[in-house]
Amino acid sequence: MNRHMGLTRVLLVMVMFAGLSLLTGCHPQNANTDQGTDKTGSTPGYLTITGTGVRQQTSYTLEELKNMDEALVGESYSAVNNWPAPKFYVGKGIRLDYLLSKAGIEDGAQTIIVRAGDGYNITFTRQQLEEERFCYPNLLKGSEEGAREVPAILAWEYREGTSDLNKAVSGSLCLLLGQKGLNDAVTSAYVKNVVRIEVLDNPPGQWDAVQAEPASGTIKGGADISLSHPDQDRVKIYYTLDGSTPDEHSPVYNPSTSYFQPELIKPIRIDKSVTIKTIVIGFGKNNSPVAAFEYDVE
Ligand SMILES: Nc1nc2c(c(=O)[nH]1)N[C@H]1C(S)=C(S)[C@@H](COP(=O)(O)O)O[C@H]1N2
Ligand SMILES: [Mo]
Repeated sequence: MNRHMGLTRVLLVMVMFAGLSLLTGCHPQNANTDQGTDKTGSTPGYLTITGTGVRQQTSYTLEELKNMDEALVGESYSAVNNWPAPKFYVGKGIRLDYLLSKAGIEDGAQTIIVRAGDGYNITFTRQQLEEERFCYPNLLKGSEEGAREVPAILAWEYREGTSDLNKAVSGSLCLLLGQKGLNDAVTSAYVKNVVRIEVLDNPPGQWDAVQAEPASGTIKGGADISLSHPDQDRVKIYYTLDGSTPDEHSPVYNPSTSYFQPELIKPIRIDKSVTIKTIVIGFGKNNSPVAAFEYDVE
């Protein structure tokens, strides 16, 4: 009797443990449960495309991706991080636009989330992954000369700090994409170990407009104007002083972030009457409205 009780208890504990492992996804061999079913038994680098914005959920093994000959790419990419440090990357992989169209991306798809195995993720507007982006070979000289359009890819061989494709080494799937302008801080969007891409109907929304302090009005010559934005560490503020509409090619107000080199975020000194025009650009939302601030120097 006692021995039966003991056995029942042991079995009960085992069943509970198995149930818990299933619930938490912590069973060692099931660590990648949210990636879908692995058909070939090859583990690393495989990818699920899912969400309301695709016709059906699709999973690919690394072998399947590598066999999509018509969409394979070897490219170099210029990039800037939020320090800001300019650098180059190379990558060999597959075009993202090809994968999305293969997955049956719907007309209504508007938001694309690229998720990594470590929980890291970046949200893009559909437009940000479909518009033209560039590699600037003269990035270090601060020149856009020689800009070459480059596609967004998921790379299984890549390397930071070189433009030599032969130096790419194999790794987990990594998203690489080009810049829009020399100051476009793209490295945070270089998601490593991509496991899942969610394509959604959700409208991405629009970044808030820039605020200025002091706002428009009469100021003394030599006064400092500070620009700010509630998501300043996730976006770039671009501005002009010549009345033109700012874009990615305009000077950037916040080349670094509050946690790297905040001293690089300097107020704009005003010596003569001027209009400061500003725009906010960043991954995950549409560009802010252009906000203009007019100053009369007394
Ligand atoms: N999976 C994953 N990818 C990631 C990150 C991360 O934490 N996890 N960090 C991002 C950021 S903020 C940067 S700047 C680049 C470069 O990271 P590295 O300097 O470690 O190569 O990777 C990006 N991709
Ligand atoms: Mo970063």
